[in-house]
Amino acid sequence: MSERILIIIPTYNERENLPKLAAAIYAQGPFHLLIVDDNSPDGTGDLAEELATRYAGRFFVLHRTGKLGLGTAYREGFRWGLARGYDLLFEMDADFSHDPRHLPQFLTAIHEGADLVLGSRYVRGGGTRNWSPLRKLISRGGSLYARLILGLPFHDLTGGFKCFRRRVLESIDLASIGSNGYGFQIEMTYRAFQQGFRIVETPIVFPDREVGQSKMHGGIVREALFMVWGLRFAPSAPRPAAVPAPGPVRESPPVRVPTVPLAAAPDLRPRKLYSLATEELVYLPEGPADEQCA
Ligand SMILES: Nc1nc2c(ncn2[C@@H]2O[C@H](COP(=O)(O)OP(=O)(O)OP(=O)(O)O)[C@@H](O)[C@H]2O)c(=O)[nH]1
Ligand SMILES: [Mg+2]
Repeated sequence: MSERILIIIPTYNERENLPKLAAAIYAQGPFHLLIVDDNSPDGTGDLAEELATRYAGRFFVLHRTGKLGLGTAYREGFRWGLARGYDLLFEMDADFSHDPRHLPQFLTAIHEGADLVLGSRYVRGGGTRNWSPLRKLISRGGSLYARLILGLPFHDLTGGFKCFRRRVLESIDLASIGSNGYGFQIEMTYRAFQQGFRIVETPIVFPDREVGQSKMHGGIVREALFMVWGLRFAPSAPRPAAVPAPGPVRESPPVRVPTVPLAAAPDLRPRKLYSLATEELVYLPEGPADEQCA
């Protein structure tokens, strides 16, 4: 029996990215996708329904009434996936900042014994591409800040490309996770760390989104700044009684995922950038990573 793997993708106005992203993910293996769409004004939800018909049995959609935030979207997605028996559950963005060609690395780390795999820009081999200096500062500074305050030994705490074994999610009281955005990512990793799960980082190169509009705003950063202190001084969360303590890793038979080497894989990414100035899509040639950890 193979592992059942669900990739959860929250979407808000990702119409241009979604069909290409689904094709790029399926090129990597037999994954199932769950889209959590917040009634996107650009019609991403309707498009997702069309894709659910095209990829029947491996593409699913949850529709919510309005923009309710990333954290609650993931919480609903996790519950949906746990209830349906998935063994591994991924978090992934829709905007190609999370390159599907990295997916096999996460599975390798899981099969080597990890319970939670973090896609990391700040370990050897990881990096960013086309990022403004301010964005680099916020991202690196945010991870360092959380790392120091919470005593976590990881380098990238704000990223949202992750793979959880189901037992990790079962051990976390999802209803108690109140944060969104960066705060949500930090909090999920912290909770898993508190429960003693084995967490590893795998290097990813993270380009800025090329199509569509960013949903980043100052509130996300502020929330994370304060939330970290709340976590630091909160009593540690009790482990739910039904969940066994993480002991030696019982390996499930590995899923056979045909791995496509990063360099050779078809590049299905859109080559366009949405210009806020002109409100148009402009051509953008792909450049090398502008910051790469050696
Ligand atoms: N369902 C849902 N999805 C969201 C919401 N906010 C953002 N997303 C999605 O979450 C993912 C990450 O959001 P992004 O806008 O890319 O955030 P970011 O990566 O911090 O910023 P940029 O890459 O600069 O846009 C994308 O797939 C978004 O479409 C939301 O409120 N609800
Ligand atoms: Mg993004």
